[in-house]
Amino acid sequence: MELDQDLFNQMKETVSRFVRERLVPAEDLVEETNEVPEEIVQEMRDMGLFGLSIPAEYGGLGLNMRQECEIIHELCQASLSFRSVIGTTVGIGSQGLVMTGTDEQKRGYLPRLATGEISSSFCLTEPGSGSDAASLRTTAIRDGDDYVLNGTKRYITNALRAGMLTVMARTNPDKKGASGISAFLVDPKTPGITIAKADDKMGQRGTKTSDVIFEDVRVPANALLGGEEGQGFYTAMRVLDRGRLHLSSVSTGISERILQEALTYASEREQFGQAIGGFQLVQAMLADSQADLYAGKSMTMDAADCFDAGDDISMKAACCKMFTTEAAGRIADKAVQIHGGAGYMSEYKVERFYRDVRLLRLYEGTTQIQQLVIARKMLETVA
Ligand code: COS
Repeated sequence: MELDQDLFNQMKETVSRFVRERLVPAEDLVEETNEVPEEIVQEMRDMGLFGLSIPAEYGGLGLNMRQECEIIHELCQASLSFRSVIGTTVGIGSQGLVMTGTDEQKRGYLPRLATGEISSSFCLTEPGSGSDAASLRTTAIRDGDDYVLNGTKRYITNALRAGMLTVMARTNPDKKGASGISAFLVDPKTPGITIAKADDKMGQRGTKTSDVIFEDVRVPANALLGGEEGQGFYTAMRVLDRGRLHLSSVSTGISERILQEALTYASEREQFGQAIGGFQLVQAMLADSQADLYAGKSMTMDAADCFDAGDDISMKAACCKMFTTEAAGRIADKAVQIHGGAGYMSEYKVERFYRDVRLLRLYEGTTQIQQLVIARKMLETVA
């Protein structure tokens, strides 16, 4: 599944122009208002951005993983809040459905997701269950032809915008671990669902996360993803493996932008009678950042190719997520340092980006979870 290379190249160029001409100029407005303007969301729909990863037979563009990573890298050279509008629909919100949904489920949701008519969210995290995802407590108990959902999901990106929720819940409360968990496709308008107000966050203004509360929510049995109980955790893990590649390209995209800001500043700002970029200690910071960026892009593209070849990419995706998000933190920190006192001021973009990229090391698995996944996979080879 991939888009013809010529069409893809055109798409990439269009996204790059959209970033320069529409998104970067709108960054300050998003920061001020904490909203992505509706006309920009509509332009994203018109460009097909919501359907990047949805198969062409369901109305999407059907990009392969490398192509998706390349587009996301381009898009993320503007404030991350723009990517977040499409992020859950392209990534974790829809991919469980793409990977394991029945044909009826796919036909029911994917065409509307592909056009951006509706968005999707991935409901895994709970107040008591973050890194330890298998301990989740939301229940979905079979009652006649329905399931009844109860529980609370936390920090759910785009829940306020969603028309479809992929919800992980325990269908068998007697089974404590992964195998008692199932996934459901749920319309957020179903009676009993409350989407709480948006959370206040450190950065990424314009992105929306909120609690989703389920109180005796009755969904039909055909809302069970793939029609099979007990598969929800495994599906969530596969979705997260893939999502970690997507997030790696988010990290390399914003890193490239931040480094460009630092480079421009270093070439313009003069001290001691010359541009500070002429000083070797500043050059060292630029060079370290460039090497981090190059390494991150290379490993992400390599892992994306492995995904497209059908390989198990759990370990590589965790390596990419860990490296690129940590690198984004280093690059943003050095960019602030290169800006000196100006780097601490909100009028310069690096102050904002520094806060924005902090999230990358936390969501879709903290750095410590990536380390755990990598080391476990390594140890499997010698067991
Ligand atoms: N793909 C498919 N199956 C997987 C898998 C993967 N990548 N990773 C684990 N599994 C399977 C295991 O094979 C195991 O199967 P069995 O039940 O048949 O034994 C099962 O899932 C449980 O795996 P494991 O024992 O490794 O689970 P743990 O509870 O020890 O933890 C981690 C697994 C920590 C890796 C998982 O909970 C995790 O990724 N946590 C972070 C969650 C996260 O990213 N949250 C962000 C929220 S979404 S923004």
